[in-house]
Amino acid sequence: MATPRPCRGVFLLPVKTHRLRASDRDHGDMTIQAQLDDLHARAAASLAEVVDLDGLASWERSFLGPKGELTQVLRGLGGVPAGERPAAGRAANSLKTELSAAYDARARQLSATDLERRLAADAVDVTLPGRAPTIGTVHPVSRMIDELSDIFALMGFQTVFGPEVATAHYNFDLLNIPGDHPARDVWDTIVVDSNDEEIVLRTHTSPMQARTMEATKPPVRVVVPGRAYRYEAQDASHDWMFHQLEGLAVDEHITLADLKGVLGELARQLFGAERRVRFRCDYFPFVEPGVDFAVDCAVCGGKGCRVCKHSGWLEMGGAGMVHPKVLAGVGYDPAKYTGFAFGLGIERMVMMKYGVDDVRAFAGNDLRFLRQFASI
Ligand code: YSA
Repeated sequence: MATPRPCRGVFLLPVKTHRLRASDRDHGDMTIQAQLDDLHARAAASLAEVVDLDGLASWERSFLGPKGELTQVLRGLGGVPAGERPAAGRAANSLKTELSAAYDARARQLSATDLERRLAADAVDVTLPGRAPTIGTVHPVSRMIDELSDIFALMGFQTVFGPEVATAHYNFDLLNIPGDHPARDVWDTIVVDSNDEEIVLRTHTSPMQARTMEATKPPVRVVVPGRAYRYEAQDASHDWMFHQLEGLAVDEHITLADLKGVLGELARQLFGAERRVRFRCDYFPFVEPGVDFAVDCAVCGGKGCRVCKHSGWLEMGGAGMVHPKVLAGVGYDPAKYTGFAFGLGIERMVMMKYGVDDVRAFAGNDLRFLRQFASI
Protein backbone atom coordinates (compact mmCIF):
# COMPACT_ATOMS: atom_id res chain seq x y z
CA MET A 1 0.00 0.00 0.00
CA ALA A 2 1.34 3.45 -0.90
CA THR A 3 2.32 5.87 1.88
CA PRO A 4 -0.10 8.81 2.38
CA ARG A 5 1.27 12.08 0.97
CA PRO A 6 0.78 15.18 3.13
CA CYS A 7 -0.82 18.11 1.38
CA ARG A 8 -1.47 21.28 3.42
CA GLY A 9 -2.27 19.28 6.48
CA VAL A 10 -4.63 16.91 4.70
CA PHE A 11 -3.69 13.32 3.77
CA LEU A 12 -4.61 12.37 0.23
CA LEU A 13 -4.98 8.63 -0.06
CA PRO A 14 -4.76 6.48 -3.23
CA VAL A 15 -8.02 6.14 -5.16
CA LYS A 16 -8.27 2.40 -4.87
CA THR A 17 -8.40 2.31 -1.12
CA HIS A 18 -10.62 5.37 -0.64
CA ARG A 19 -13.63 6.01 -2.75
CA LEU A 20 -15.73 9.12 -2.37
CA ARG A 21 -18.13 8.34 0.44
CA ALA A 22 -19.52 11.55 1.93
CA SER A 23 -21.03 9.90 4.92
CA ASP A 24 -22.46 7.07 2.90
CA ARG A 25 -24.91 9.43 1.32
CA ASP A 26 -25.87 8.49 -2.17
CA HIS A 27 -24.43 11.28 -4.31
CA GLY A 28 -25.09 9.47 -7.53
CA ASP A 29 -23.49 11.42 -10.32
CA MET A 30 -23.09 14.63 -8.33
CA THR A 31 -19.99 16.61 -9.19
CA ILE A 32 -17.46 17.28 -6.48
CA GLN A 33 -18.60 20.91 -6.39
CA ALA A 34 -22.20 19.84 -5.99
CA GLN A 35 -21.21 17.49 -3.18
CA LEU A 36 -19.27 20.26 -1.47
CA ASP A 37 -22.21 22.66 -1.83
CA ASP A 38 -24.54 20.05 -0.36
CA LEU A 39 -22.12 19.40 2.49
CA HIS A 40 -21.73 23.12 3.09
CA ALA A 41 -25.47 23.67 3.31
CA ARG A 42 -26.04 20.75 5.68
CA ALA A 43 -23.07 21.68 7.88
CA ALA A 44 -24.25 25.28 8.13
CA ALA A 45 -27.84 24.24 8.95
CA SER A 46 -26.65 21.71 11.49
CA LEU A 47 -24.31 24.24 13.13
CA ALA A 48 -27.16 26.68 13.50
CA GLU A 49 -28.99 24.08 15.57
CA VAL A 50 -26.09 23.43 17.92
CA VAL A 51 -26.93 24.84 21.37
CA ASP A 52 -24.11 23.69 23.61
CA LEU A 53 -20.45 22.63 23.63
CA ASP A 54 -21.32 18.92 23.62
CA GLY A 55 -23.42 19.41 20.51
CA LEU A 56 -20.59 21.39 18.92
CA ALA A 57 -18.10 18.60 19.59
CA SER A 58 -20.42 16.12 17.93
CA TRP A 59 -20.88 18.50 14.95
CA GLU A 60 -17.11 18.72 14.59
CA ARG A 61 -16.79 14.94 14.64
CA SER A 62 -19.46 14.62 11.92
CA PHE A 63 -18.06 17.19 9.52
CA LEU A 64 -14.43 18.02 10.28
CA GLY A 65 -13.14 15.10 12.38
CA PRO A 66 -10.89 12.32 10.96
CA LYS A 67 -14.01 10.33 10.08
CA GLY A 68 -16.05 13.41 9.23
CA GLU A 69 -17.74 14.03 5.92
CA LEU A 70 -15.38 16.71 4.66
CA THR A 71 -12.34 14.64 5.48
CA GLN A 72 -13.82 11.83 3.46
CA VAL A 73 -14.38 14.16 0.53
CA LEU A 74 -10.77 15.32 0.74
CA ARG A 75 -9.54 11.75 0.85
CA GLY A 76 -11.53 10.91 -2.22
CA LEU A 77 -10.01 13.67 -4.35
CA GLY A 78 -7.54 11.20 -5.78
CA GLY A 79 -10.36 9.64 -7.73
CA VAL A 80 -11.21 12.92 -9.45
CA PRO A 81 -9.93 13.25 -13.00
CA ALA A 82 -6.50 14.89 -13.01
CA GLY A 83 -7.68 17.99 -14.86
CA GLU A 84 -10.40 18.76 -12.37
CA ARG A 85 -8.43 17.81 -9.28
CA PRO A 86 -6.71 21.16 -8.50
CA ALA A 87 -9.96 23.08 -8.61
CA ALA A 88 -11.76 20.40 -6.60
CA GLY A 89 -8.94 20.43 -4.02
CA ARG A 90 -9.08 24.22 -3.71
CA ALA A 91 -12.84 24.13 -3.29
CA ALA A 92 -12.66 21.38 -0.66
CA ASN A 93 -9.88 23.12 1.27
CA SER A 94 -11.71 26.41 1.10
CA LEU A 95 -14.80 24.73 2.53
CA LYS A 96 -12.67 23.19 5.27
CA THR A 97 -11.29 26.64 6.13
CA GLU A 98 -14.78 28.11 6.15
CA LEU A 99 -16.25 25.36 8.31
CA SER A 100 -13.30 25.50 10.70
CA ALA A 101 -13.76 29.25 11.10
CA ALA A 102 -17.49 28.76 11.66
CA TYR A 103 -16.67 26.11 14.22
CA ASP A 104 -14.23 28.42 16.06
CA ALA A 105 -16.70 31.28 16.08
CA ARG A 106 -19.48 29.09 17.43
CA ALA A 107 -17.14 27.59 20.01
CA ARG A 108 -16.24 31.06 21.29
CA GLN A 109 -19.90 32.02 21.39
CA LEU A 110 -20.97 28.88 23.24
CA SER A 111 -18.04 29.05 25.68
CA ALA A 112 -18.98 32.59 26.57
CA THR A 113 -22.63 31.60 27.02
CA ASP A 114 -21.61 28.58 29.06
CA LEU A 115 -19.38 30.72 31.28
CA GLU A 116 -22.18 33.24 31.74
CA ARG A 117 -24.59 30.44 32.64
CA ARG A 118 -22.17 28.95 35.18
CA LEU A 119 -21.39 32.34 36.66
CA ALA A 120 -25.09 33.04 36.99
CA ALA A 121 -25.65 29.67 38.68
CA ASP A 122 -22.75 30.22 41.09
CA ALA A 123 -23.53 33.85 41.67
CA VAL A 124 -22.95 35.12 45.16
CA ASP A 125 -24.78 38.19 46.29
CA VAL A 126 -21.94 40.05 47.96
CA THR A 127 -24.35 42.66 49.23
CA LEU A 128 -26.15 40.15 51.49
CA PRO A 129 -25.31 40.59 55.17
CA GLY A 130 -22.86 37.91 56.39
CA ARG A 131 -23.81 35.15 58.80
CA ALA A 132 -22.29 35.76 62.19
CA PRO A 133 -20.20 32.75 63.21
CA THR A 134 -21.04 31.14 66.53
CA ILE A 135 -18.21 31.97 68.84
CA GLY A 136 -17.56 29.53 71.65
CA THR A 137 -16.99 30.80 75.14
CA VAL A 138 -15.16 29.51 78.16
CA HIS A 139 -17.52 27.63 80.49
CA PRO A 140 -18.43 29.73 83.55
CA VAL A 141 -16.95 27.10 85.89
CA SER A 142 -13.66 27.08 83.96
CA ARG A 143 -13.67 30.86 84.03
CA MET A 144 -14.16 30.88 87.77
CA ILE A 145 -11.28 28.40 88.15
CA ASP A 146 -9.03 30.73 86.13
CA GLU A 147 -10.15 33.72 88.16
CA LEU A 148 -9.57 31.90 91.46
CA SER A 149 -6.13 30.72 90.35
CA ASP A 150 -5.17 34.31 89.47
CA ILE A 151 -6.37 35.65 92.83
CA PHE A 152 -4.57 32.93 94.78
CA ALA A 153 -1.41 33.31 92.67
CA LEU A 154 -1.16 36.91 93.89
CA MET A 155 -1.31 35.56 97.45
CA GLY A 156 1.53 33.12 96.72
CA PHE A 157 -0.46 29.93 96.01
CA GLN A 158 0.51 27.62 93.17
CA THR A 159 -2.27 25.90 91.20
CA VAL A 160 -1.88 22.11 90.89
CA PHE A 161 -4.19 19.38 89.62
CA GLY A 162 -4.80 15.85 90.80
CA PRO A 163 -6.55 12.63 89.75
CA GLU A 164 -10.34 12.36 89.96
CA VAL A 165 -10.06 8.70 90.89
CA ALA A 166 -8.54 8.16 94.32
CA THR A 167 -7.80 5.33 96.68
CA ALA A 168 -9.78 5.35 99.93
CA HIS A 169 -6.39 5.81 101.56
CA TYR A 170 -6.03 9.32 100.13
CA ASN A 171 -9.71 10.22 100.01
CA PHE A 172 -10.34 9.16 103.65
CA ASP A 173 -7.59 7.45 105.68
CA LEU A 174 -4.91 10.12 105.37
CA LEU A 175 -7.57 12.73 106.16
CA ASN A 176 -8.16 11.16 109.54
CA ILE A 177 -11.33 9.38 108.39
CA PRO A 178 -10.58 5.69 109.06
CA GLY A 179 -12.79 2.90 107.72
CA ASP A 180 -14.99 2.68 110.79
CA HIS A 181 -15.37 6.46 111.20
CA PRO A 182 -19.02 7.60 111.01
CA ALA A 183 -17.95 10.63 108.92
CA ARG A 184 -17.12 8.25 106.08
CA ASP A 185 -20.84 7.82 105.40
CA VAL A 186 -21.32 11.57 105.04
CA TRP A 187 -19.53 11.68 101.71
CA ASP A 188 -21.98 9.56 99.64
CA THR A 189 -19.10 7.84 97.92
CA ILE A 190 -19.17 6.40 94.40
CA VAL A 191 -16.98 3.30 94.60
CA VAL A 192 -15.26 2.27 91.38
CA ASP A 193 -13.53 -0.89 92.60
CA SER A 194 -13.37 -2.60 95.97
CA ASN A 195 -11.32 -5.73 95.29
CA ASP A 196 -7.84 -5.26 96.76
CA GLU A 197 -8.09 -1.64 97.76
CA GLU A 198 -11.16 0.56 97.62
CA ILE A 199 -10.97 2.89 94.60
CA VAL A 200 -13.43 5.79 94.58
CA LEU A 201 -14.36 8.81 92.53
CA ARG A 202 -12.96 11.48 94.80
CA THR A 203 -15.73 12.90 96.97
CA HIS A 204 -13.81 16.16 97.45
CA THR A 205 -10.51 17.69 96.31
CA SER A 206 -9.02 17.05 99.78
CA PRO A 207 -7.08 13.87 98.73
CA MET A 208 -4.66 16.31 97.12
CA GLN A 209 -3.69 17.56 100.58
CA ALA A 210 -1.77 14.39 101.45
CA ARG A 211 -0.52 13.90 97.89
CA THR A 212 0.95 17.41 97.83
CA MET A 213 2.52 17.12 101.27
CA GLU A 214 4.02 13.74 100.43
CA ALA A 215 5.64 15.26 97.37
CA THR A 216 7.06 18.44 98.96
CA LYS A 217 8.56 19.78 102.14
CA PRO A 218 7.10 22.86 103.86
CA PRO A 219 6.47 25.64 103.15
CA VAL A 220 3.45 24.53 101.08
CA ARG A 221 0.96 26.83 99.40
CA VAL A 222 -1.24 25.25 96.78
CA VAL A 223 -4.76 25.48 95.42
CA VAL A 224 -6.27 22.48 93.63
CA PRO A 225 -9.28 23.04 91.39
CA GLY A 226 -11.15 20.04 90.00
CA ARG A 227 -14.18 17.81 89.87
CA ALA A 228 -15.65 15.92 92.80
CA TYR A 229 -18.37 13.26 92.75
CA ARG A 230 -21.01 12.24 95.26
CA TYR A 231 -23.84 9.77 95.10
CA GLU A 232 -26.49 12.18 96.23
CA ALA A 233 -29.90 13.42 95.15
CA GLN A 234 -29.77 16.40 92.81
CA ASP A 235 -31.51 19.63 93.72
CA ALA A 236 -31.02 23.34 93.06
CA SER A 237 -27.83 23.44 95.14
CA HIS A 238 -26.55 19.85 94.84
CA ASP A 239 -25.31 17.98 91.82
CA TRP A 240 -23.67 14.55 91.74
CA MET A 241 -20.68 16.02 89.92
CA PHE A 242 -19.42 19.45 90.90
CA HIS A 243 -16.17 21.38 91.26
CA GLN A 244 -14.20 22.32 94.31
CA LEU A 245 -11.11 24.34 94.92
CA GLU A 246 -8.91 22.94 97.64
CA GLY A 247 -6.46 25.23 99.41
CA LEU A 248 -3.56 24.21 101.61
CA ALA A 249 -0.87 26.25 103.36
CA VAL A 250 1.61 24.64 105.74
CA ASP A 251 4.55 26.38 107.36
CA GLU A 252 5.84 27.37 110.76
CA HIS A 253 3.60 29.73 112.74
CA ILE A 254 0.52 29.60 110.53
CA THR A 255 -2.64 30.48 112.48
CA LEU A 256 -6.39 30.65 112.01
CA ALA A 257 -5.99 34.41 111.49
CA ASP A 258 -4.04 33.63 108.28
CA LEU A 259 -6.90 31.46 107.06
CA LYS A 260 -9.44 34.20 107.79
CA GLY A 261 -7.24 36.78 106.10
CA VAL A 262 -6.82 34.70 102.93
CA LEU A 263 -10.51 33.78 102.57
CA GLY A 264 -11.61 37.34 103.43
CA GLU A 265 -9.32 38.70 100.73
CA LEU A 266 -10.65 36.13 98.27
CA ALA A 267 -14.25 37.19 98.96
CA ARG A 268 -13.41 40.85 98.42
CA GLN A 269 -11.45 40.25 95.21
CA LEU A 270 -14.18 38.02 93.81
CA PHE A 271 -17.38 39.67 94.96
CA GLY A 272 -16.42 43.26 95.78
CA ALA A 273 -14.73 45.27 98.54
CA GLU A 274 -17.96 45.66 100.50
CA ARG A 275 -18.54 41.88 100.97
CA ARG A 276 -18.60 40.52 104.53
CA VAL A 277 -17.41 37.02 105.42
CA ARG A 278 -18.63 34.72 108.16
CA PHE A 279 -16.82 31.84 109.87
CA ARG A 280 -18.81 29.45 112.04
CA CYS A 281 -17.66 26.37 113.88
CA ASP A 282 -17.98 23.19 111.84
CA TYR A 283 -16.63 19.69 112.02
CA PHE A 284 -14.35 17.96 109.55
CA PRO A 285 -12.17 15.09 110.85
CA PHE A 286 -9.11 16.50 109.04
CA VAL A 287 -9.11 19.95 110.69
CA GLU A 288 -9.04 21.24 114.24
CA PRO A 289 -10.67 23.64 114.67
CA GLY A 290 -13.00 23.42 111.67
CA VAL A 291 -15.15 26.20 110.25
CA ASP A 292 -17.64 26.81 107.53
CA PHE A 293 -17.02 29.84 105.40
CA ALA A 294 -19.85 32.01 104.07
CA VAL A 295 -20.10 35.35 102.25
CA ASP A 296 -23.01 37.75 102.60
CA CYS A 297 -25.19 37.37 99.52
CA ALA A 298 -24.09 39.71 96.73
CA VAL A 299 -27.40 39.21 94.92
CA CYS A 300 -29.56 40.75 97.67
CA GLY A 301 -26.84 42.52 99.66
CA GLY A 302 -27.50 40.23 102.62
CA LYS A 303 -31.22 41.09 102.88
CA GLY A 304 -32.33 37.60 101.88
CA CYS A 305 -33.38 36.27 98.47
CA ARG A 306 -34.00 33.07 96.53
CA VAL A 307 -30.29 32.54 95.79
CA CYS A 308 -29.26 32.68 99.49
CA LYS A 309 -32.46 30.93 100.53
CA HIS A 310 -33.45 34.09 102.43
CA SER A 311 -30.63 33.70 104.92
CA GLY A 312 -28.53 36.59 103.62
CA TRP A 313 -25.47 34.28 103.55
CA LEU A 314 -24.07 31.86 101.01
CA GLU A 315 -21.92 29.02 102.21
CA MET A 316 -18.81 28.72 100.10
CA GLY A 317 -17.13 25.74 101.75
CA GLY A 318 -15.40 24.19 104.71
CA ALA A 319 -12.04 25.09 106.19
CA GLY A 320 -9.89 24.84 109.29
CA MET A 321 -6.46 24.26 110.75
CA VAL A 322 -4.91 21.06 109.41
CA HIS A 323 -5.29 18.32 112.01
CA PRO A 324 -1.95 17.25 113.62
CA LYS A 325 -2.75 13.64 112.67
CA VAL A 326 -2.94 14.62 108.99
CA LEU A 327 0.44 16.36 109.22
CA ALA A 328 1.97 13.39 111.02
CA GLY A 329 0.44 10.98 108.49
CA VAL A 330 2.55 12.49 105.70
CA GLY A 331 5.70 12.76 107.79
CA TYR A 332 5.45 16.44 108.77
CA ASP A 333 6.33 17.29 112.37
CA PRO A 334 3.11 18.72 113.92
CA ALA A 335 5.16 20.26 116.74
CA LYS A 336 7.00 22.38 114.19
CA TYR A 337 4.48 22.96 111.43
CA THR A 338 0.93 24.17 111.37
CA GLY A 339 -1.31 24.86 108.44
CA PHE A 340 -4.76 25.73 107.21
CA ALA A 341 -6.85 24.14 104.50
CA PHE A 342 -10.13 24.90 102.81
CA GLY A 343 -12.45 23.38 100.21
CA LEU A 344 -14.70 25.75 98.29
CA GLY A 345 -17.62 24.90 96.00
CA ILE A 346 -16.86 26.51 92.64
CA GLU A 347 -20.38 26.29 91.21
CA ARG A 348 -21.65 28.01 94.36
CA MET A 349 -19.26 30.86 93.72
CA VAL A 350 -20.43 31.31 90.13
CA MET A 351 -24.04 31.16 91.37
CA MET A 352 -23.35 33.87 93.85
CA LYS A 353 -21.42 36.07 91.46
CA TYR A 354 -23.93 35.90 88.60
CA GLY A 355 -27.17 35.20 90.45
CA VAL A 356 -27.65 31.67 89.06
CA ASP A 357 -30.28 29.86 91.11
CA ASP A 358 -29.80 26.22 90.05
CA VAL A 359 -26.50 24.34 90.16
CA ARG A 360 -27.77 21.79 87.64
CA ALA A 361 -27.59 24.43 84.89
CA PHE A 362 -23.78 24.15 84.75
CA ALA A 363 -23.69 20.59 83.44
CA GLY A 364 -27.05 20.83 81.66
CA ASN A 365 -25.50 21.81 78.29
CA ASP A 366 -28.25 24.31 77.56
CA LEU A 367 -26.61 26.77 75.19
CA ARG A 368 -29.13 29.47 76.11
CA PHE A 369 -27.75 29.36 79.63
CA LEU A 370 -24.09 29.16 78.61
CA ARG A 371 -24.33 31.96 76.00
CA GLN A 372 -25.32 34.42 78.69
CA PHE A 373 -21.74 34.28 79.94
CA ALA A 374 -20.31 35.15 76.51
CA SER A 375 -20.83 38.88 76.94
CA ILE A 376 -19.76 39.10 80.58
C1 YSA B 1 -12.95 21.27 104.77
C2 YSA B 1 -11.84 21.44 105.55
C3 YSA B 1 -10.62 21.42 104.94
O1 YSA B 1 -9.50 21.54 105.71
C4 YSA B 1 -10.47 21.26 103.58
C5 YSA B 1 -11.60 21.06 102.79
C6 YSA B 1 -12.83 21.07 103.40
C7 YSA B 1 -14.03 20.86 102.58
C8 YSA B 1 -14.43 19.43 102.56
N1 YSA B 1 -13.48 18.59 101.87
C9 YSA B 1 -15.77 19.31 101.87
O2 YSA B 1 -15.90 18.72 100.81
N2 YSA B 1 -16.75 19.95 102.52
S1 YSA B 1 -18.26 20.04 101.95
O3 YSA B 1 -18.79 18.73 101.82
O4 YSA B 1 -18.99 20.89 102.81
O5 YSA B 1 -18.14 20.68 100.53
C10 YSA B 1 -17.51 21.93 100.37
C11 YSA B 1 -18.28 22.77 99.40
O6 YSA B 1 -18.43 22.07 98.17
C12 YSA B 1 -19.71 23.05 99.86
O7 YSA B 1 -19.76 24.15 100.74
C13 YSA B 1 -20.37 23.38 98.54
O8 YSA B 1 -20.08 24.69 98.15
C14 YSA B 1 -19.68 22.42 97.61
N3 YSA B 1 -20.51 21.20 97.43
C15 YSA B 1 -20.54 20.14 98.23
N4 YSA B 1 -21.39 19.22 97.75
C16 YSA B 1 -21.89 19.72 96.60
C17 YSA B 1 -21.31 20.99 96.39
N5 YSA B 1 -21.61 21.74 95.31
C18 YSA B 1 -22.50 21.24 94.44
N6 YSA B 1 -23.10 20.03 94.56
C19 YSA B 1 -22.82 19.25 95.63
N7 YSA B 1 -23.38 18.07 95.72
